[in-house]
Amino acid sequence: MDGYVLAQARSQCFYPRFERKPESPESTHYCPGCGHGILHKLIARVLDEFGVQDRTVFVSPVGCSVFAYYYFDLGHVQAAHGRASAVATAIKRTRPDSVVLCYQGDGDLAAIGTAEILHAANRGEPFTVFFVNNAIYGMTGGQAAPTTPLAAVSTTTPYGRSALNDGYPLKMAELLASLEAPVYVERVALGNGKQITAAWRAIRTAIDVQRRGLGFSFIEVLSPCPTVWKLTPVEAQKRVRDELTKVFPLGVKCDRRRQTVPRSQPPAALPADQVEVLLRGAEAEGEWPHPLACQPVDVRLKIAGFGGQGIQLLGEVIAQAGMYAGLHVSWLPSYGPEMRSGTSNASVRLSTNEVDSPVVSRPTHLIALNEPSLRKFLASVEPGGMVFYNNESFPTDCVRSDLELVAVPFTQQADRLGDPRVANMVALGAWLERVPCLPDGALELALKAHVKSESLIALNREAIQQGRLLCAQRRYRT
Ligand SMILES: Cc1ncc(C[n+]2csc(CCOP(=O)(O)OP(=O)(O)O)c2C)c(N)n1
Ligand code: SF4
Repeated sequence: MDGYVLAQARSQCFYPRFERKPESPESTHYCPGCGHGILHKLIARVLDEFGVQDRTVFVSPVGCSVFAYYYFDLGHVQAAHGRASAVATAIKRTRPDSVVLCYQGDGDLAAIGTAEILHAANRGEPFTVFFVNNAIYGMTGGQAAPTTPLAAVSTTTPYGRSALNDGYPLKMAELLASLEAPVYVERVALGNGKQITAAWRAIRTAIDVQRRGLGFSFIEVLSPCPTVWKLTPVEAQKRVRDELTKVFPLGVKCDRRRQTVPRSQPPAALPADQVEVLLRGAEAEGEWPHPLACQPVDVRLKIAGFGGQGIQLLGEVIAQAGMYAGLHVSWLPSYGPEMRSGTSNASVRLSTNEVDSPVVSRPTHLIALNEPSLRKFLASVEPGGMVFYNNESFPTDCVRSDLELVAVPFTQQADRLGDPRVANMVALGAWLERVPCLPDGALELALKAHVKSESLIALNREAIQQGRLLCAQRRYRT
């Protein structure tokens, strides 16, 4: 290819063998002359230089680069079509120390994913986006992209793109640079050696912006797609140089590095030293590990009822307490569109091992706060599991002999305490009485993280205690 020599040893950021096609472990699935391969090398080279391989997470899109995880030896998440910048947002927010690289094609980013990228940029999410603009949908065989030039023929614009019918080519770099939050936006090209060297510099700058905690950086890369363009690799590079750069002018579109101060890390829900002290205190008092919880923890809990019963709060409190106790946790809410009275359920996992999926389809424990939820989820409970039901007893036609069934009127007890809203905490107490997998210190911290007023915290504590007592007294087994 024209003037392009990247004379260097293989990057450490690439796997020694590419298992995508085991019969040819040296080659990628990209077509000869494709810009994706060149860009991969440039990114890998910068990561090598910055020494950030171990903390880099690569978010790949749906498009020709969907298989990037076969090549880069980095953390990986493969996002649904168009959603890479939303996924990158979540990763960066949960792991602010990581270097998050979001890699998207023009169909992915500028068509189905327009909303995600626009809002991520507008929020100034502090990750780096590589936008591969090859002016076409490569993977699906040549449909027009939002970036297809006017008059260009594609399978969906057989007579050439017309502004009246199809709109104008979207200039994403300029669009995002017009927002206030992005720190660095540049458009580069892979049309010859000189352009490729400039692209490498831009990539370096963009990743450095992230490394320094400055904010959002975005590099648009005009990239050859010889196969769909039906050109040779050399002709495709020429088209990038002569044609695409006229539609999409190269250069820095915004550079706010000087006026931007590094972001501070987001505050933890509770300061880490407080968490330490409380958990150590719990240990010292001999309450952790609880004698019943000496075995490895693997709880798959489903909490179900109607909106307004505090189902999601309960799920969050349990998951957060588990987190403070050093367990692996997940909390997955599911509810209807109504604020109140619709169905609501939460899936919570607590485990001494890593959680593979937040979905709980076979719960080990079910807390059912109303009868429809009991009827809906009873059959799904794992044999040998436990069910906690908000009533004096179970409906006679809704029982199972292979489960432990515990009926406690949570709401009635909450009413006695003067606030029906704490029925969820009564349920928590009942559950903890039988499943003592959380130390009191961790629970207390989680309560404080979610309930703001002291008087409400005290009421919640009392409700938990009442739930424990009631459960200790009433135990039913079919
Ligand atoms: C929800 C959804 N809609 C459509 C598709 C089909 N699809 C796969 S890749 C793609 C476009 C890819 O083009 P681009 O993002 O430009 O990447 P390239 O392949 O050119 O690198 C589409 C529409 C899909 N996989 N998922
Ligand atoms: S179709 Fe185009 S974008 Fe996809 S791998 Fe081939 S050259 Fe690259």
